[in-house]
Order: sequence, then structure tokens, then C-alpha cells
Amino acid sequence: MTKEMNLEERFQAYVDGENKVEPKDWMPDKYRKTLIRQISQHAHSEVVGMLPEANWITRAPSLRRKVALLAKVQDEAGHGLYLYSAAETLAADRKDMIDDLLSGKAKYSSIFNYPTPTWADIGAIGWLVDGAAIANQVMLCRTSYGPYSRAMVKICKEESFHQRQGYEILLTLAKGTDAQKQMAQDSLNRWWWPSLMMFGPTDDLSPNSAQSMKWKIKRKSNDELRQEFIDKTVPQAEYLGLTIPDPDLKWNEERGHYDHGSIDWDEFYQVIKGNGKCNKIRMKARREAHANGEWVRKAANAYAEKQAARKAQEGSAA
Ligand code: BYC
Repeated sequence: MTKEMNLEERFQAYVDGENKVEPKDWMPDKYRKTLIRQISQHAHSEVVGMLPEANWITRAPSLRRKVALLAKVQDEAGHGLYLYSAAETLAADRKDMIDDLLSGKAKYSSIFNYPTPTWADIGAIGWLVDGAAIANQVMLCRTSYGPYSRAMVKICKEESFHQRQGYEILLTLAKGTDAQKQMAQDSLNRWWWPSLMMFGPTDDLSPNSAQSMKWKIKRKSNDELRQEFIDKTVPQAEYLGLTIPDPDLKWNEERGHYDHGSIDWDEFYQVIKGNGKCNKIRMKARREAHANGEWVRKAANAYAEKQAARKAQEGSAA
């Protein structure tokens, strides 16, 4: 790096050299803000993502299924914690992040605003939602911000287990009675299109992508990841003997990829504006859980607060 380079150019050259940015390094303010936005949204998604699945813990069809689902939901809470901690290394305040979620200012993944009316939805979430999350998060293991990339490595390992538990639920249903197979098909019909929306708007309509790719926060574009997910998932659906609800889905020999039908982006924007089927229920559940946890936060902070009060008293006495 030459002496004449300004800070932003040096930062870009550092990132271009595949170096990781660490909390104490200089970084452009917009880089910090973009990361706080993305990481906190990601953390909120993990936490809100527990709700549609937790709905089935008491109704899991066997002890084995219940144990696996409990472990999965607990993992999601852990992911939220790693991610809030990663955002804190950028000087984000956890209370502010949570307040933004609860006030509706901060986004969380669109996917968690859809209902889970049958047990098969737990299979579809594991297979498709965690499958889409893995496609996205494998690239985030190589994101330029060190604490985020390291959190992602552990998260991806756990997501792989989640994906397999979901696929196995659907495999069991798909090999079961006609009614069970239909249940699996219905869940695929419900979750296919929302899963494709998880990757965000098409590249030409994604306002954040170009800069995030330049800074290597994102390593692949929304459309690239969506395509990877489709190409990987179609054979899995075939193995299950289920039909993906897209009459335009076709292998394109020339491109070496599947072509797919058009995504209902109006639905996506409605959902992220708060008008999805379950937005209000999800937020109500989060607000209630937060209020019920007040005593836990108080107890956890009590010692630190007492210490701070004692220090302040000693300071004023001196
Ligand atoms: N839902 O410019 P764009 C999980 C927003 S949880 C809602 O492309 P960006 C799991 C976007 O935020 C998986 N909002 O944005 C948990 C932006 O709005 P703002 C969660 C969306 O950031 C429990 C605007 O649309 N994974 O795995 O470059 C159980 C324009 O978009 C969505 C992550 O969060 C959406 N789907 O790219 C099971 C991964 N898509 O902020 C599973 C980390 C877009 O400008 N995040 N928006 O107001 C990312 O990789 C990126 O943030 C995204 C969007 C690819 C999601």
C-alpha cells in the first residue's frame, strides 16, 4: 500500500487482499453501519425464527422428534446470541437493537411471517428454510468482518444438522400413507416461494448489494445464491417424490442451471412492510417474551449495577 492512499482506499485494498477486518481496525462508517444492519437483522431472524417451530414442540409426533426439535430451536437462540455479540463488537448497543426489533423499526427475515399449520411444515422449514439459510451463510463464513465470519462457521455446522432433521421428517412422510405424502406436498407448496424470497430482491433491485459485494461483506449476489439453492434443491424434491409448485421450472442445458417462474415480489414487499400472515402474531409473542424476561435481565445486571453504584459512592467520597 502506498503512502498516498487515503484511508478508504487502504481499507479497500486490505479487503481486496482477503484480509479480515477486526473490531479495532479503522473502517468506513458506512461499512460499520451496513454490518450492524445486516448482523442485527440476522440475529433478529434467528430469534423470531424460533416461534413458528416452537409452536410444534408440544405436539411433536414422538419423543425422538421432540428432542431433535427442542435442540434445533435452542440452537437458533444460540445463533441469535452469537450474532448480537458480533454486532456489539461494532459498538452497537444490544438494548437498542432489541428495541428496534420490538418497535418494528428493524427487519427480520420475511420467511418467519408464514404459518406452520401441520407437522410437515417443521420438515419443510428444516429442509427449505435452513437449506436456504445454509446457501446464504456458507458464503458469509468468508465475509470480510472477522467476528461475523467466525460466528458463521459454528452456525453453519448447526444449520446442517437442522437441514437434515427437516429432510428426514419429509422423507418419512413422503414414504408414508397417501395422506402423509399429501401433507408433505402441501408443506412444500406453502414454503417453496417464500424460501426463494429469503435471498432478497433480484440483483437489479437490491440497493445494498453492490457496495456490500465490493467490501466483501456479501460474497455472492442474491440471485446467484437463489440459483444455487434451486439447483441443489430440485433433485432433493425429486428424491422425495414431491413436485415443486412451479410449472416453469426447467433444466436449461445451455446455462447449466434450472430456469424458474417469476417470484411474487409484491407479496415479499408486503411481508417486509409488516403485512404478512403472521407479522403481528410474531411481534406480539416477542414483545410478551421480552416483558416476561424483565426480571431475568434485572437479576443478571444487579451485581454490575451494585458495583457501579459503590464505585460512584467511593468516587464522590474521595
Ligand atoms: N426478509 O439490498 P438488499 C435462519 C431487505 S434466519 C426481510 O438485497 P441486503 C433461521 C433488506 O434488509 C436467516 N427483509 O439487502 C433461523 C433491505 O432492507 P434495509 C436470516 C429482507 O442486506 C431460525 C432490503 O430488503 N439470514 O437462518 O444486501 C430457524 C433490500 O435488500 C429480506 C440472514 O439474515 C428478507 N428475506 O441482502 C431457521 C442472512 N431480503 O435493511 C432458520 C444475513 C432483503 O435496507 N443477511 N430484505 O431496510 C443477508 O445475507 C442479507 O441481509 C440479505 C439481504 C441477503 C437477507
